[in-house]
Amino acid sequence: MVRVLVGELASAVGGTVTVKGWVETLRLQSKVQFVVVRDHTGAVQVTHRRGGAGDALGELLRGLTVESAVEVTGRVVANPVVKLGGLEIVPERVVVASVAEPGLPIGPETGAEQRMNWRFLDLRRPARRLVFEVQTTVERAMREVAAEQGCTELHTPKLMGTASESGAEVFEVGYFDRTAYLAQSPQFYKQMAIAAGIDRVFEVGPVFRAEPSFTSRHATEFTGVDVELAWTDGAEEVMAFEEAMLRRVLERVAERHGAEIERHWGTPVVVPELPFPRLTMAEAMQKLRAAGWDAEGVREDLDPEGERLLSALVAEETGHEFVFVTRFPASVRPFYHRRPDGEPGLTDSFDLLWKGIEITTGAQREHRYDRLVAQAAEQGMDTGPEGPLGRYLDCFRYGMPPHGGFGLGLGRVLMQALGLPSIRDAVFLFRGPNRLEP
Ligand code: AMO
Repeated sequence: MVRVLVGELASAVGGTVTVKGWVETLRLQSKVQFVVVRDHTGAVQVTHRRGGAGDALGELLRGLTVESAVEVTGRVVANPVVKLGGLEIVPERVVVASVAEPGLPIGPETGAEQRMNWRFLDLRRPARRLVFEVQTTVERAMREVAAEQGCTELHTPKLMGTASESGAEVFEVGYFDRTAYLAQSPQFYKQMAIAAGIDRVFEVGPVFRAEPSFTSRHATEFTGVDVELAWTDGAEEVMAFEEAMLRRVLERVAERHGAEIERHWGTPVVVPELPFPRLTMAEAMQKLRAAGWDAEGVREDLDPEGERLLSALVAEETGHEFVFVTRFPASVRPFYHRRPDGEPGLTDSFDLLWKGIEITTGAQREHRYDRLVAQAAEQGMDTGPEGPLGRYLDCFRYGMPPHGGFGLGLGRVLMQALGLPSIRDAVFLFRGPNRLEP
């Protein structure tokens, strides 16, 4: 029989249907047997009144286990006594597609590591699966905006012959008789695309970082959303692009999943006002220090505590969940960030914080060959034609337009959108220094 989704049963009352899903709970009494069956749209009670000897269906239900995969055919009956949606299925036929072994390896109290070992079971809980429904909406909204804005979607290589950006955080992999590196950012390739005349670049793809970080927001493999825009005047234009994209994302998320996110995770989805607040790094530092952060006055960059506090202070003042921090010191930024004219100690760059966490780094890029080479050399990088930057620097030798862009961590966006405690909960299968399985 054709499958009917549990979420559609209300319109099938009086009819005979087949639902397909997992056994969520079993209450098998001598006279009545209750089986709650769950699919991805909801859960329904199956009620079987036992018929004495020869009750084959009753015997079959007696052999069921929680999380077995079943197909239940029966009549949909309205019953106001049933808490679950006010209806039940009176079964005529039950097929056990696949029986679950008794004694599940995880339960509601299981710790994070064990849950990750059994992630496929963990994800059967609707609250956890919701993340990927939201992710689908987020990516779709991003693509929608990127397309409207004239972006071309690219897929840049993740295997590289030389380490990108900096050598420290890159994974080496065996590559025939030599070593390859896993891309720690599409940075150089998206800029190469600008040099290739692709006016606006958009990419969603894997990013690898060999960072031995054990925080709730670091993964060794994550999904990056990257944008690069040609002919920008400065980072302001890039920020305007990003805030418009995020507003659309949150409009869609609020519309489609707002109620469920609130119900499962207690997190309100707020559609942000435009423009987002902006603070220069100098202003941010002043605010933070006035609130007691960095008592020694020695820091040049925000640490996680600084990010949390700054977001809290901005939220208090403006009611906004986002804040762009701009004009970072050159000493804490990569060599390819452009420095404003006459201010060599600063960069025309930004980070975007959302509810206490950095979700983006972006910048106007240095597109002038000589300055770019000088800035790379200043950071001790080999700028020779045979060096790791050779092919990248070539892009700036034959007419490179001014440009700017940003990189956004998708897992961090989901973490903040749902209010998840860790990036481990925001990705299908987490990868960290101690986790390569399953
Ligand atoms: P950055 O290194 O700041 O910038 O990375 C961009 C964004 O990616 C996310 N992110 C991470 N997410 C999970 N685990 C990690 N280990 C991790 N590291 C970073 C964050 C971060 O803001 N090339 C630049 C971007 C650009 O300038 O266009 C870059 O890679 O959300």
